Amino acid sequence: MNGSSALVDNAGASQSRRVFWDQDVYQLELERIFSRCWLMLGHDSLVPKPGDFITTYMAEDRVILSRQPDGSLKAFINSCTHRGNQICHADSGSAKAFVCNYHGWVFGQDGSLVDVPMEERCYHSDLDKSKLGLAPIRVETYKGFIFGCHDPEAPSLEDYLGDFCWYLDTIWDGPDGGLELVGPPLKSTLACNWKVPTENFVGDGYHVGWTHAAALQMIGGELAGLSGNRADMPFDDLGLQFTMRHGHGFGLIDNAATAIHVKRDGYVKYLEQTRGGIREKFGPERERLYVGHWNTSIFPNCSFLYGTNTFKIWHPRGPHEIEVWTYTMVPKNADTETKRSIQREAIRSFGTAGTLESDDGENMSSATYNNNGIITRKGRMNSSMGKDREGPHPVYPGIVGVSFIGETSYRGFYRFWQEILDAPDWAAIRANDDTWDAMWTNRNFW
Ligand code: UNU
Ligand code: FES
Ligand code: FE
Repeated sequence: MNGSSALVDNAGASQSRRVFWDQDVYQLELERIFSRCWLMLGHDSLVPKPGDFITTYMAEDRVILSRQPDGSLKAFINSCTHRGNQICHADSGSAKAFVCNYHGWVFGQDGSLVDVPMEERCYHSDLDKSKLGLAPIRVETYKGFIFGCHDPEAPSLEDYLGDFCWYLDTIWDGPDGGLELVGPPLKSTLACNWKVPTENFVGDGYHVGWTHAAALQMIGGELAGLSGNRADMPFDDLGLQFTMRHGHGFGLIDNAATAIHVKRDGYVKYLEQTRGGIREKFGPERERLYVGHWNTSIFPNCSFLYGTNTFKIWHPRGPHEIEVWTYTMVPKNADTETKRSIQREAIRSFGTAGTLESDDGENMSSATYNNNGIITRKGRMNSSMGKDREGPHPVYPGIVGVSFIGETSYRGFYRFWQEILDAPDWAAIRANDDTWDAMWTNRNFW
């Protein structure tokens, strides 16, 4: 590969198809994106008590996330410092220690090496256990959501989320207690590049009426009008699209929070009961967000649909495959029946065999695997929709696009993807902080 700079054009409006296919692009992503960004690990609700742990992935690295006796969190690489074996094979549990299968080295809840079989006889006091703990990972949380990062130079999680915090607070920090994750996750594999679902969730309003035509027609409700891109669809009034400094973004469909839920009574009632508190705490602009539906990605590989409340981590498995982990996001303080119905509906629509999930899967594989053709692969992809109909907004932070159906947040995602791929370190990225949004030319759109 000849550098990475031609992969995405300056406007973010076209990409080389090699971004979905090439092994060397993928290796660069592992080094420069997955080794340097904050990656989603889970939520406090998955490890509530001291000793609780889950195992997960940061890209292809296995990690253990463990709740400490003092209530804090630690994460470390799930691979023995002796001969490299995976240490913990459980998905989740509660443990005082982690014992390696191979030779029996014992690691504490904090990842430190606490015991070695026959240590005196075998090592004659030569083994410095204090230097052989499991490799630690930075952990920070935002409103209960837990992230990990390998790069000591990376900004704090709050700086990394940046302007997106203003939006996330609406749903993650409401006066009723915000949201939590319900696990364990559904797991499946999908033959696609990890960016195909991420870009789809960050801003593909365009596919909804077409790819999901049958499902939307069957479900009815607020989105039935999108089915088959009906001519009377209120295109410009559907909602907005948003993109942030570090590639995070979402699309908003107004008043459609629960549109994908078939049995909506409990959740509709919950939102009606709580929207007043949101208005009081955050104002009418964010009350609008609270009752809307969001399709969202947090850079690089975590996506969720607020309202539908499916929550995804797209773990990469090479350039052409992912492991999809699907949790459900529920209001922490809703009653049990409402939580259950939200989980049921989220899984029915966007679980592994969900009605809408399976609509998307075929496209995601096809958009990836078509590039096995050598001529096909040399082409480019287009994400120019609405490129002059976006800009800084008087109220909403980041860059705002005029319609839910646009590609503003595609461009934001791929601009940052290119920037971080080119940047030697976080200092080089920070140097662009004051000028990043100048790239959007239409400064006076709003
Ligand atoms: O499929 C999606 N990403 C989607 C579905 C987005 C918004 C509404 C419904
Ligand atoms: Fe968009 Fe074919 S029409 S990928
Ligand atoms: Fe979809």
